[in-house]
Amino acid sequence: MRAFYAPAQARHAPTQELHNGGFAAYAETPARVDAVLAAIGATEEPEDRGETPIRAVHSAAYVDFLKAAPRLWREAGRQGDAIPYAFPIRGRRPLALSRIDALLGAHAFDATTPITPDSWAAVYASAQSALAATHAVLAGERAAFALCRPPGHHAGADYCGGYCHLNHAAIAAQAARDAGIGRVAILDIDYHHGNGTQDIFWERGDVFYASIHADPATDYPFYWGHADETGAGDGAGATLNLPLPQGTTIDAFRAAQAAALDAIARFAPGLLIVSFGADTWAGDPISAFALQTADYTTLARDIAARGWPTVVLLEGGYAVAALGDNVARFLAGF
Ligand code: OKP
Ligand code: ZN
Repeated sequence: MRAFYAPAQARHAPTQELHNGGFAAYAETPARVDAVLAAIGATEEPEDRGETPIRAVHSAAYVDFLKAAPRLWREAGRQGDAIPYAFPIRGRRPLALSRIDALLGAHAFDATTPITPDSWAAVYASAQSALAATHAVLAGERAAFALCRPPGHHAGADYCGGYCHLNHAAIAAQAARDAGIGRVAILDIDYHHGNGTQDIFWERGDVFYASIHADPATDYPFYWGHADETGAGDGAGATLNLPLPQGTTIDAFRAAQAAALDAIARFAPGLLIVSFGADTWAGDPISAFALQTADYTTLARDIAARGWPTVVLLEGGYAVAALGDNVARFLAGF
């Protein structure tokens, strides 16, 4: 399978994150990239398709903010990574503030997504990898993979969160739509709900979003991903959430995935995008499902059997020593 990755993606390297009331090492580390590269063989560098496909999903104010944040942070006299600490809760009036802290809070839903001077270059390159895999499939590949690190599915049109700054699955889906694919489906099988992807397509009937994830009653991102969230307006019925309890093993996960694939089949997409997270693995340090490495081949085969041209994008997976095998076994199923 063709696989895409750009070296700039490793440049986003925050030093720490808020974790259970203290600071811990940043789990979404560049070491994840080395682990995957060592396991999957050759990758190709993506072509540079510019900011247009990114701005087709993300607001101009948000993209401009991501690019300016490190400079504004330093101009405010700060060292280290830019991290928000104050947020405009629901109901606050929109304000055109320019203080870096106010901008950070207005464009993030959590404090675990730092912005470093190299973050833009990394997330931009990660988006280009997603676009390259998408265009490879549009050009006739049966399936292609993008090693999208930093990940994307928690980022909304104008906000970051959950280690995600740009939503690569959404950028890929929009690019496929703009290339003439009438209906695109996204299957999100990361441990965490992809709230950003859901938000972006919430009122759209042309992009189906199905997610299998840890129940947000117990797990991040808490405020999205509940089973009664099914879309609105033109997108009514085009969002499917299948939350599962902590401890879930392959049989229940596979059954949920079959239900998601059945719903996607009724939607009849011209292209499938898989947001693949290996944080469903039993040994993941921040997650609580119990999939085994061999299970990823089973899941991928079930997806491949449906026959849709498929773009696979990496989301999470934080057990670095096992990540390469888990990704390679998933790709092997195609
Ligand atoms: C990203 B992806 C505090 C917990 C913060 C954020 C989880 C982001 C997961 N350290 N948790 O969906 O794999
Ligand atoms: Zn995750």
